[in-house]
Amino acid sequence: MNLKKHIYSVVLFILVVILTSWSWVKKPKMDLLNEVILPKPVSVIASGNSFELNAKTKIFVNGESKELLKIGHYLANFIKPATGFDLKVKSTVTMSNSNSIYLSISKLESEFGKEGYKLNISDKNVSISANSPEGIFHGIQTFRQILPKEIEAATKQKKSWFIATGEIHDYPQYEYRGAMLDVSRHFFKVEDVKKYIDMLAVYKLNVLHLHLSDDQGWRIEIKSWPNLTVHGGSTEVGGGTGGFYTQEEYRDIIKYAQERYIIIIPEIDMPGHTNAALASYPELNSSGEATELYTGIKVGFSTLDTNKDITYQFIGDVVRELSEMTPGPYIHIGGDESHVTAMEDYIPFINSVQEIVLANGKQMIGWDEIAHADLKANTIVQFWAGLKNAQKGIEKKAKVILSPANKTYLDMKYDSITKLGLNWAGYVDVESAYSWNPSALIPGISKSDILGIESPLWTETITNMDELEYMVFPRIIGHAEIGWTLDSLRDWNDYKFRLKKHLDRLKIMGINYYDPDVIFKNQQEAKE
Ligand code: TNX
Repeated sequence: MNLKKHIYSVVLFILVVILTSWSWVKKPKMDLLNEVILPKPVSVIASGNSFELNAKTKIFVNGESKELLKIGHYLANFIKPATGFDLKVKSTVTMSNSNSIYLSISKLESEFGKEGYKLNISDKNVSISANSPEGIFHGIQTFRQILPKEIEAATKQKKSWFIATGEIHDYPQYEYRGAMLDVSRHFFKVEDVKKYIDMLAVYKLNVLHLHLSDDQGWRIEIKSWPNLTVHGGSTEVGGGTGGFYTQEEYRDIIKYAQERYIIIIPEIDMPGHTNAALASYPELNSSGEATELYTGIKVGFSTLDTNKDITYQFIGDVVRELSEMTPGPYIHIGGDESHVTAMEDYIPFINSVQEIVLANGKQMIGWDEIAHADLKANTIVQFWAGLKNAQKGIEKKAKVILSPANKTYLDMKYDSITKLGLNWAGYVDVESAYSWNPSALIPGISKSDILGIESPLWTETITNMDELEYMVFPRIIGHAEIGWTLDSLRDWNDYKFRLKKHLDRLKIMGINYYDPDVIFKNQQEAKE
């Protein structure tokens, strides 16, 4: 009897051992090539196995770098809500041999530059290496997209977290990959801007240009000219109460963006698009009288008086305060649609403003009209509609940022039934937003002339985050891929299927996107 019991327990023990070790080795076979990574990486090699992220996984950073530790914590914080795992983040000198995510700065080949990375996933470890922290950060965004889509959920999910193994090598084709948000026509709160920054970071964008002033509202506190925000910031399109960022809030946005490797470019539009300033200070007007606040959506009716000394004192103060608050290298001075400023006034005005920007240690960016002025070598022209202006800019040795309205303007309607948005540059559907190559866009402008691309969202008709997301997504994902991925690796037919798969992830992220199914369906119907 006793012997029988003994045999039973031995058999049971053996069974338990077999079963547990079997479940240990039994990791699903997974194919990294099936994963959708947007923007598409330079190379992906699959090794057919899987790695399991679990409660015991540790995040190691190589060395004592505070910045890498911060990135490690960013990753741990990202992983926590959906998994419930509280991953430890630690410094180390060597890669631990199992169940870890290892972040390290190492010397990668020169093509990886500042932003490239290598991501290696084995069945035991994940390692991300790069020449600099921004590369590690971008590698984390790729790792994020390889994790099951439920990782984007805000609450704990009941599931295991296997990811496909393999190796990814990746780096961008353009150094400047941006979005612009017009917070003047409708004001967006600090929390909204941060939310937008988080969304941009997923797709490896690295610039957020804030359009901080226009006819309808002045949105950044300037301590030496307080009425700009007190009065000039008090309304918006449609007559709402507007708003503005205090300098403290603006600094807070910058810090938040910096932690996501995004630089903020502040724009103060001039000499046109200045009604909010003209309404706040009578002395800036030729008439010496303040204008009325404006809440409509017409463009091109206002101008600073380019012949008054006070105008340059005003711009000097604004650019100085902005430069002091902005660690990034650029100040954007607008310069577009100055329809009521004579060209003989416009050119010397832009020249003087350029001097002011340079004297404050910054590089000037302006919309393509600034190409009429005498551009200094490091000034940058942002193309939006004037092909000739862009070409003139290149002749004057400027670099260009590409924001072609008929491809990148996120305020253009998708089609004739889109409720939000405008259509002066035509409809911009998901395909036309994606299917173009920067270096083939403008005759005479080649890849080396192009700093990068930027997607502006003008907000005449956009009043809140739901509306913003609907116009931005998914078009901006295509723009992000244009900026990052070599043209030779991009193809609409391949992209549209990857994008379609990715939409489920956007849904879990809680992003209110436009469903391009409408487009896929229409294409289908057209074929039939
Ligand atoms: C043109 S693009 C503008 C903006 C408008 C936008 C609307 C540019 C440099 N100026 O003032 O908001 O069109 O799409």
